[in-house]
Amino acid sequence: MTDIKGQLAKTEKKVDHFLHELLGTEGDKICGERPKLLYDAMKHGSLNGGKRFRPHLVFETGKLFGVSDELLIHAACAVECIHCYSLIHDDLPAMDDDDLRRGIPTVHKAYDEALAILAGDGLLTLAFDILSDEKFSLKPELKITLIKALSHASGPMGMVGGQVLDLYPEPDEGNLNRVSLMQSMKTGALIRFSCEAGAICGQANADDQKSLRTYGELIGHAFQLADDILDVTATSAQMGKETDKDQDRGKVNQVSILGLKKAQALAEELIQNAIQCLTKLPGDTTHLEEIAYFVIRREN
Ligand code: GRG
Repeated sequence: MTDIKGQLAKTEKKVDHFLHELLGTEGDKICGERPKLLYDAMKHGSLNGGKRFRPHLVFETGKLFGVSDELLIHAACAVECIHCYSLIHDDLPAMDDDDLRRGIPTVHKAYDEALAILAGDGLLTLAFDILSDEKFSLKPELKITLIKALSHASGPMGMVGGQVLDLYPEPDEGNLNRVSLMQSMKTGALIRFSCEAGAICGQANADDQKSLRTYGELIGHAFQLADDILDVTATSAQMGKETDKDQDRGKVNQVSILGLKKAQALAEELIQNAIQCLTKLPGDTTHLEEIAYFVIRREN
């Protein structure tokens, strides 16, 4: 059995190195304190000990098709920038209103709200700068495929759309299908993209791309379910953020609809289905199987 936490720590090193180079040197090039302030806020919201789960998926799926880490780092960091922007904006008073993220003050607490909005905007646009950069030596048509897939996953039909469904629930908000759709857009879409990205970079055939897409969808759903389960079973110290928030606000999620036991059973079923998707893929898929288990066994 692989040490997933150790593997994630290696991914964190690669991602942090790339982002440090980008945010450090770009920030340093700019004269004056104000733009530097923006870069500092962007660093606060991105170089702060996240699990780097999405970049890890990019590396592991790309590896199946023999793609090097040097090539995959661009897609890996682009998706992490989008993820970090979403967390910064989600923590704002107008959204989830959180003071803590990854165990440290949220960006609007450490700086202010305007800078947190702008730091999120900065990371969002940086993601597409990274993918379109000439130093990213992927074929131009594959870069466009990646850009299209990431914009779809993060935009109105993906994460942003899911956030709107979450913030403005309809009267049938207790409907499990609707909650699942909201979560597959809000949380699942970026996880699915992370699995697709390795296949796109590796020029995988259509069947393999589809298998990884479905694997990504299933583990994305399980990831959110695990998050809802941890929200009621884990401590704030363990999660590095406030817990029990959905319950406190009377918000409906899969655990409140299904109950803890059924939610845990559904998470297990999703993971078994995800593992089934790996059977026909090339290369050694053991690690992707272990990642699937990690999704529902993680402690934060
Ligand atoms: C503001 C446009 C916009 C979208 C926000 C993703 C999201 C949508 C909000 C985050 C709220 C949240 C806690 C969702 C649950 C699942 C999730 C995305 C958890 C955080 O991901 P991890 O566990 O976090 O990978 P780290 O910090 O390890 O990167």
